Amino acid sequence: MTGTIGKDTGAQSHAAEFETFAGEGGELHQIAGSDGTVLTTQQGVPVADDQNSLKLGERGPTLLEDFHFREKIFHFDHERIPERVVHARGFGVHGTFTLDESLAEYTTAKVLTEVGEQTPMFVRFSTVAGNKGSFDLARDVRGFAAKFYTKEGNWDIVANNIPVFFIQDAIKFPDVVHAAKQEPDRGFPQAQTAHDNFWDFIGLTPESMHMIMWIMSDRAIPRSFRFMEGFGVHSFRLIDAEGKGTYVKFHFKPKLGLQSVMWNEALKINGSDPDFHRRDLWDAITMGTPPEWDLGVQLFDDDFADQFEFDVLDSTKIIPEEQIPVRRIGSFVLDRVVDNFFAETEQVAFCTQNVVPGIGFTNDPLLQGRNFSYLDTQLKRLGSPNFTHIPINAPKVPVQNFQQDGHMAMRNPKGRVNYEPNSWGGPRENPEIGYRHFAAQDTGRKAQVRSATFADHYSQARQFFVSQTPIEQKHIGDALVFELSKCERIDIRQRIVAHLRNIDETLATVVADGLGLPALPEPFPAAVPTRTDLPPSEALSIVKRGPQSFEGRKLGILVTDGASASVVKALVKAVEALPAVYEIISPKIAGATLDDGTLVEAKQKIDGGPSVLYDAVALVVSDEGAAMLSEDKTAKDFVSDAFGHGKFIAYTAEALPLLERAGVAASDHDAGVIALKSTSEAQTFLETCGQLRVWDRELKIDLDAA
Ligand code: HDE
Repeated sequence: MTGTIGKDTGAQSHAAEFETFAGEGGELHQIAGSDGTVLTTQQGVPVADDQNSLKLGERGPTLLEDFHFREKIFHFDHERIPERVVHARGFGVHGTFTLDESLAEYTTAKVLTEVGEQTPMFVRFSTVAGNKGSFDLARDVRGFAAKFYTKEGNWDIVANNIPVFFIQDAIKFPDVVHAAKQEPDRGFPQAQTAHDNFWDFIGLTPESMHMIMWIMSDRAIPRSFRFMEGFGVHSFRLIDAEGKGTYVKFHFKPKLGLQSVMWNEALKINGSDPDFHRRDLWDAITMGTPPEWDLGVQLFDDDFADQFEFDVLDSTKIIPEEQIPVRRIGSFVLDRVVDNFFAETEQVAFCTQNVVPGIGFTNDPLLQGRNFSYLDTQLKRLGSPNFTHIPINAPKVPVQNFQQDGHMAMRNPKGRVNYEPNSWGGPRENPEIGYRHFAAQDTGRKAQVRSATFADHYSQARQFFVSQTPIEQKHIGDALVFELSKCERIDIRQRIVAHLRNIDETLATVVADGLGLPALPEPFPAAVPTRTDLPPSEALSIVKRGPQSFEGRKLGILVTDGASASVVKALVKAVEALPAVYEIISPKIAGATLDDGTLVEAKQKIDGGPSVLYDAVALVVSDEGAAMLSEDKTAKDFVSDAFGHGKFIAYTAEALPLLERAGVAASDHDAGVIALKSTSEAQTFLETCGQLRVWDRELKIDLDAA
């Protein structure tokens, strides 16, 4: 039963609710306070005083006899569990997957064959390197782990937002993670790879070069979890009723399209709102605009695997979508926030080994290692093999086996029998419906080896680079220069440039130049020469496949007293029609009184709402307002950052002096700085914002600066 304390203040309940567990077979006593209004100890004893501990005399010593005090402190002392060794900072939400197209030809998995079936899900997004308390916009891979509570048990796709990985063999995982995280003697830097240890390891590990291109790209600084792709990375296997296998790679494609921020923006967002990504998702869901993704598959057979240029078991390689198109088979919506962060987001335990009948593994050495690691790490983190009893991890189908006991066992088999086979009855294995491993034919010599088919470390890195637009290529170069400039050892910087020479000579030169290296180092000795004939793939660029819509994005409207009410209303109407969202920013948090006398409430005071928090901005101010803001550093930063970050800016005529004072003179105005001469232009402005950024401006500003 549940009880409630406090007032419900709207859609999101703020009251405390408690579940009362009656012991096994026990009756729940109806006593005063069992409606949740009386504080109790963990033993259910009502508490008389929660403000003062038991003392001998008013100013005397606290007595050990005070069991409520001792229990409360003891419990508090044990609140923390070990944070995840990687992906510590995460944010989880619930959702539902709906299958639109059956894969019955390839698999028996009901979740992939029963069209229309709705499967509950839990997804946890994360950064990898930072600790739990780090910031959201680190340059990093994002975890995108999905748990499907299917009718045949739990199926986890523990995905990332990048389709390749740093290493080819799981035995190197502790090394890459140690190198990326804080250096062990000093305990910093936090949540970043811009330090010697990371780049030292990378320079000595050529197989990481493809991944390096991805993490130096804007993929590693996403605008929101809502605008990210997800990739299962490895080749998995679908298995049909006859036991025949088909290779599969899993993809999540966001319906709102892809979007990232700029590095300079990321640096500022981390200061303004370290919770930028989690707040974004929380807001989108609680405001009733839940994000959706398509679930897609790349399916291929042994013939394709045999003739493909690279090894399909090598997780440092993709299969370009042009070669094997991503087939969209269903979609999932993430539409429910958690009730409790710890119970769900923190305690959720993803395991790559969680597969259901009809889905299997391949020999990818990374996947094989992961299948051990995830189960093992949950034991350390959650403290007991019974972590599957925690509601967020429990499947939504009956669990029937004779595994028993252990710390915190919530569920033990009832009755006399706890072994199998037995003469008493109970669950037995069932070859008809039970999980069957793919009957792979493997032979070989036992050896610690790396297959020669894994040897090409540069060709796909190059393919990724040449698939980018010039501005995206520029961002990769800038990111490399930034990161390597934080390395103290010049040989570490040089070694990375030596690798870049095997990827793209111009990139190597730009980076060497940005670092001020006296000369280009010799190319790093490559096991096989880089292929220059791999065609560019459009799917690898964020900008080439932009959404062309402002839907789901956020407009910041800067207003002052006396600003045009009709323009504000027109903007709000255009935003809501998309739908997108807006926030009012004004000099005072109480808001501003517009020219028709209406008070518009502000969501942010100007210094709490810098333009980096918005996808586009509108300056709707009065003459007096513009004059006042022109003297305000944060208001000028608001404007100059929006301009510098390539954002679309709408303005009413009164805002011209503010633009000018912020360094955006009339002669700088480009197609993205748009005058709102009449209310009808609000709609056009929002349509233009669908391009998301004025990329040419960035090239121009950099040229101007040069
Ligand atoms: Fe993970 N990884 N990983 N990883 N990983 C963990 O498991 C590991 C890899 C990924 O939100 C850990 O529960 C090894 C690739 C995500 O709870 C740990 C290797 C991909 C999450 C672990 C990899 C991932 C993790 C730490 C190399 C993308 C967060 C906490 C062989 C396909 C899950 C935990 C969450 C978490 C091991 C490589 C994704 C230690 C050994 C490749 C999204 O078990």
